[in-house]
Amino acid sequence: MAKAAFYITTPIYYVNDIPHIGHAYTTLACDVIARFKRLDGYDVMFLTGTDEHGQKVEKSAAAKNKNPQEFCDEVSGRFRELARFMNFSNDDFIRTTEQRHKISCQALWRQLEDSGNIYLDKYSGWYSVRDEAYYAENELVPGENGQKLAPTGAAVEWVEEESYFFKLSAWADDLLKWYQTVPATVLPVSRRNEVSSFVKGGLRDLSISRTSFSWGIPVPGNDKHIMYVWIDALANYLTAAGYPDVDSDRFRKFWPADIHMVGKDILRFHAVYWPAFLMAAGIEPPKRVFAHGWWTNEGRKISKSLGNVIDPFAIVEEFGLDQVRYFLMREVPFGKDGDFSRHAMIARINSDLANDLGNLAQRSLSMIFKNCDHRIPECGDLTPEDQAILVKADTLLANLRELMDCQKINRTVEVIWKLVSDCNGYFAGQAPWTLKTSDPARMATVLYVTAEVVRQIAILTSFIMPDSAAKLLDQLNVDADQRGFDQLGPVGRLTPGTMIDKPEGVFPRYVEKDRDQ
Ligand code: ME8
Repeated sequence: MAKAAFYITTPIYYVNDIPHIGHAYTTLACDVIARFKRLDGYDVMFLTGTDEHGQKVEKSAAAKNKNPQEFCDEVSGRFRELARFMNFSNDDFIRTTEQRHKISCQALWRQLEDSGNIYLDKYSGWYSVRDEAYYAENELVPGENGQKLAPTGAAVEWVEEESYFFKLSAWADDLLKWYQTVPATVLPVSRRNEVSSFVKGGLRDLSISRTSFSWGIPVPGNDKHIMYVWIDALANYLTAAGYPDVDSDRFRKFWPADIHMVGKDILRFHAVYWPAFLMAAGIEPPKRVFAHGWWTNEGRKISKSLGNVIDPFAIVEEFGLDQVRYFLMREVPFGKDGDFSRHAMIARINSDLANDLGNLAQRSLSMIFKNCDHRIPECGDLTPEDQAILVKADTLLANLRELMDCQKINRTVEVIWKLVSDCNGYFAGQAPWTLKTSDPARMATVLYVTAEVVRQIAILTSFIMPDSAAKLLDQLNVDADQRGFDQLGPVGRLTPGTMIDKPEGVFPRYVEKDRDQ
């Protein structure tokens, strides 16, 4: 039977800046979801990439005395490096300066034009290059010296030029209907309410071309105009799915996208403009847009001017890759804002990873290695306690699926850690070390049951911490093709007599070094 398809995307990141923890966070969340789905038997397409056009990038390149393409190649390379470094399993990396994307964008434009959704007029109003967004007078806030600022705090400039417009105002009813679709098209619910009241407040047509700079995709048939960078950027999701070849297997299989994952800053572009563009072009809108929260650093907003930008490369070097992956996914309810603190990171590493999971695996597997001739022991008759812990492991997946289907990633991790904690309780309660001479057969059974639950925990944590989980499964000698969710429960039970490798600690404790030395 053909596998069900699943298509997930990250925002494509601007190349005006090098990657920071916020970018790593969004892509990590998508990686975790993509891996979960693959383990669960789906044919997944996971897309990330870079957004390389527009005035902001053009200005950043000029500030560095580089031509825009050369500048884009360099910074885009850093984002690809980050993906490798953080073990992201993206299947494609799109750059908006690629030819496939130019073709796709221009095709989308034509489709919007042919369907009567684009007209030529004159734009006069406020524009923020930093946000690459237009603002109405009543949205602006006062800055220092009476200067007007965008609601995001970005500088705005007055723009007056000929421009193409998209008839956004015609799509309000369809958007409001789309927000009511079940399963939810916009999550969290608070974000859906936000866009829905924005739409109810009245939509103005959107200026979608500029004539005052050149770094972008020309409007087909009028190359004095460059497409508004957000049309260009959003269309990347279609390009990677094979658009404009809508009859291709790829497009039919993967479109509409299952999840566009974004930060809350770019919700409006994804949950208002994008579905409107698509509906207007006669293309199905995505199944879901999820907007996650914002990270601060030790309680403060992360910004270049405050000099507190967190470099993902540096924290992974210091704390370890899977440790950082675990922390980011566990620490904050997904969708809410979160605070990055060293203290919280170290607490998670030492308590959840080193103590709870690390010790459980190390103690049980070392006992097997020493006392059971390096082999998975025989499992005797099961007591109610043995059965209870096995049933918990065997039946957890249904619960996790439900949580992951609404992107409750941190709840998912918590539920897995409840199993870790229950298994620790079981191991401590059965105290197999007291049975070595008094009842070696019972000791063997307790160790078998514990190792079997550790096997399932390793599979269940592999979408969060792929390397560490693989080490645990290697130690248990579980075949590489027996590490999917279809191996959870009784089907994948460890085979008594299987040799195991000498266990080595997978989650070291973090010891704070004297940072002055
Ligand atoms: O907006 N906390 O690109 P961008 C959490 N090119 N996430 C954060 C974050 C933080 N402090 N800072 C950034 C763009 N992010 C456009 C997108 S998509 C068609 C075009 C993450 O480089 C978050 O996902 O400014 C946010 O939405 C994204 O980076 C913005 O990246």
